[in-house]
Amino acid sequence: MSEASQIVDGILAGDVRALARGLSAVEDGSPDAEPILKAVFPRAGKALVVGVTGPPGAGKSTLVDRITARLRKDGKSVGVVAVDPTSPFSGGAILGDRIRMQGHALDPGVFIRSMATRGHLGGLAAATGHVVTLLAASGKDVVLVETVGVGQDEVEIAGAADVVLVVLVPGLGDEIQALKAGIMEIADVFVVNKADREGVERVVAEIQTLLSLGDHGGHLPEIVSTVATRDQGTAALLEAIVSFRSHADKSGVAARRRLGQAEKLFDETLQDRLRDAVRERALTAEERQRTLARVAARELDPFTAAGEVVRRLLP
Ligand SMILES: Nc1nc2c(ncn2[C@@H]2O[C@H](COP(=O)(O)OP(=O)(O)OP(=O)(O)O)[C@@H](O)[C@H]2O)c(=O)[nH]1
Ligand SMILES: [Mg+2]
Repeated sequence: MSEASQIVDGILAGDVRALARGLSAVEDGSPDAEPILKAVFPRAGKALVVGVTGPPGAGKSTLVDRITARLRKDGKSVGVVAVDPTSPFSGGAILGDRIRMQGHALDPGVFIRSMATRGHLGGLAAATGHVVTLLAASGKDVVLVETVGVGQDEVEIAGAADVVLVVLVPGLGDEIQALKAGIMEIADVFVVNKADREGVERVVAEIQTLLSLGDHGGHLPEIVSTVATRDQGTAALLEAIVSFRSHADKSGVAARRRLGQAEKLFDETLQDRLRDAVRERALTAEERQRTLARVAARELDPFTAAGEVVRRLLP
């Protein structure tokens, strides 16, 4: 049996070492990655994927830790992916601190993976998607994906979840306005964490104002206040997640979202493949350089140049 198929069998059987090896293959962009991902793909659709995003220090990791504890009490297995697009560090103390999952380190029902660096094959969002696929295929009931910040990567990563939690805190003030553009739109549930601080009502009111301006497909996102450090409000948060999930299933929102994700996955993969095919079959690196030089010199227009390459590939 090939190494890849051994890893696949192990992952599908819930073996933790096989899972770790599969994740490394995917993260390193090893040649085994694709056969592994292909083989587990049909078995990766059962987990509930929850995206947790928001500004740095909002308490996302503390919340993820509390949610994990509650899910474990209910007998559910949990995968956690902590994505930190801004951090130049990989692993080590800083990430350990960011994740705050020490309490679950020895629990075999919890698997934690951190992704700290950019430069993954196909981009960070794609790499995160692959990690989620492997965790789901290994039988995790719930996969929690934590992302820091409000950039394009984060919106993309969180947007690929079944349920998206946007975590805010009192005292953000103008930051809420800045968040509005990207992250607010993808929120299924708002969490106002650090509710032990002043100003909770104000944040809630600001979110309500923002929500009143938007269109939410007939389902206004719930706003749940929490004090993650004291495990307050986390039961209500879990209920809000479940309630959104059942609404999404009934209303067709979930099906539409899955279709949207499939479209993205397919289109991105197709683009990758076409780019590879162009490189391998239609245009050598030298030809490419020559073409670029001619376009730069305006001897050749880019439409004619690209059209010529496509004709070579698809006669
Ligand atoms: N007062 C208060 N502090 C909290 C609460 N939740 C988390 N904290 C604290 O806030 C700090 C940041 O918490 P994290 O859970 O690491 O926040 P995070 O959003 O994961 O942070 P990054 O991953 O670095 O963006 C820690 O010192 C927590 O103990 C809360 O509800 N109230
Ligand atoms: Mg964190």
